[in-house]
Amino acid sequence: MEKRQLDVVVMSDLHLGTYGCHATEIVNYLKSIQPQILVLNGDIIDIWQFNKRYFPTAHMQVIKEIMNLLSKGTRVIYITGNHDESLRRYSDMHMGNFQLTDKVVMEINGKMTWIFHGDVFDATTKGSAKILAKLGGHGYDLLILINRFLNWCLKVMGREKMSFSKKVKNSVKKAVSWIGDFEQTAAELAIEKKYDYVICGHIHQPQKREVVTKNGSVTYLNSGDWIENLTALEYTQNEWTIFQYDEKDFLTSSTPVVAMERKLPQLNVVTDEIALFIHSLALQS
Ligand SMILES: [Mn+2]
Repeated sequence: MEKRQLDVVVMSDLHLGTYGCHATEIVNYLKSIQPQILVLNGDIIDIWQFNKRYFPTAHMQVIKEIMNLLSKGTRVIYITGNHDESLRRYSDMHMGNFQLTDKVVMEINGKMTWIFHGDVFDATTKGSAKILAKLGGHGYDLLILINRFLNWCLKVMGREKMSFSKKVKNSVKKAVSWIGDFEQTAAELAIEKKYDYVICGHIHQPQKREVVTKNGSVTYLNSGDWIENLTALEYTQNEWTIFQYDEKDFLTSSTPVVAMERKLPQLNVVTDEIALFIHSLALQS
């Protein structure tokens, strides 16, 4: 497969190190492109989930492919997200054509493009809500159980009931409505800052649309994710487009993997032949 020459590629929310990550598809995609600039817009390595010690070969392969692009001259800009926020303390680090940062402004053909992950708008990354977001739905169930138990203890001790799960629930509700307003918030801020384009990730919702307010207009873009949507943003021939991964386009690159698996039983046959040969030698002597 011939590599597609692209000006800029933006990918986000790969969540390497989680079960949901489509690493093989990411590798296939990375192998198919040759961009001048690759922007990794946050939540690339899921450090929140890293304690699970899950990091299979395919996930390692993604990092290898990124290194491969680096060695071929692609400039890689890694923008930190909330799942890899522990990298933020190293922000603005440069190493050859690799750069780690929290946000970036790029001038692309005279258009000012503002790129950041987007968790800055998100209430779930703070305090108790962060713990909840980490635990997911089970965490909330657990919280209700703990709360019930606590209330039972309080009752036994003759004290008044308290509800901290309600408090957390309210803050999560607020966060959900924030995500609904996410695109609008990012766009309004970008208009205020006089940018032509604003590119986010974080909400796992690929998007390209014009947002017009009384103060001006901006093109809002979102690179989606590689958990569900398998999307990226590509800039080529003066235009941003949403790339949608289609398995059919990558069938040729998956064929060698099948061939390798077929070779394994043949090796076993060779071993048997050697055993037979040794056996016949033993008979002769
Ligand atoms: Mn995120």
